[in-house]
Amino acid sequence: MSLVYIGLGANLDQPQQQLEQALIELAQLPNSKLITQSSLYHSKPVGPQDQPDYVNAVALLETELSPLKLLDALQQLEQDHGRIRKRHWGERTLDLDIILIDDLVINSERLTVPHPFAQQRSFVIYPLFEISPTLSFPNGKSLEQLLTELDNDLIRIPD
Ligand code: A4P
Ligand code: MG
Repeated sequence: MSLVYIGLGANLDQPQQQLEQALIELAQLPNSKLITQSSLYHSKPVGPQDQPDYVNAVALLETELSPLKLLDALQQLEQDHGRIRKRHWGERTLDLDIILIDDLVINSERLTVPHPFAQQRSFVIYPLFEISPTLSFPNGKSLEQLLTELDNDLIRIPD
């Protein structure tokens, strides 16, 4: 059994609904339980600026799936949401990133955990802090420390 933090992002085709639907689908993954989810947040795009603002959130999943089986399942959900890969860091209907799996460090061809950019991204760290304020990364960095290094450019979407 692993505890996995998953980052959700979307900026096309009614992004808020994409995320709400994706959270329902995460809760239905086999051998898994959705423990909690953050609020949804509006965020400015990181990467190319000529794309719409994003909606982002983070979910905590308890799962018996192996890391690669979980990645398969998340990529299938992305496909189900009509995801087309246009460009690196570009627009998408649904992006599901594995942020953390317990305190594992994975560097394989298909999977890097912790997610390599998570610690620099306010749209990951602020929602994580909302649901797990005492969390640290395997390198020892706490969310509290990381928050001092990041601008809060997020706007929380009321429930
Ligand atoms: N992969 C490796 N490690 C992981 C992991 N921990 N979680 C591999 C998920 N996938 C992982 O992913 C490419 C490959 O990464 C996968 O096939 C998987 O085997 P992708 O999402 O198709 O590729 P991408 O879009 O070219 O790049 P990347 O790096 O995944 O994009 P990001 O980092 O997800 O960034 N701005 C705001 N405000 N909010 C956002 O959510 N998102 C992005 C996309 C850019 N700007 C954003 C946001
Ligand atoms: Mg991704």
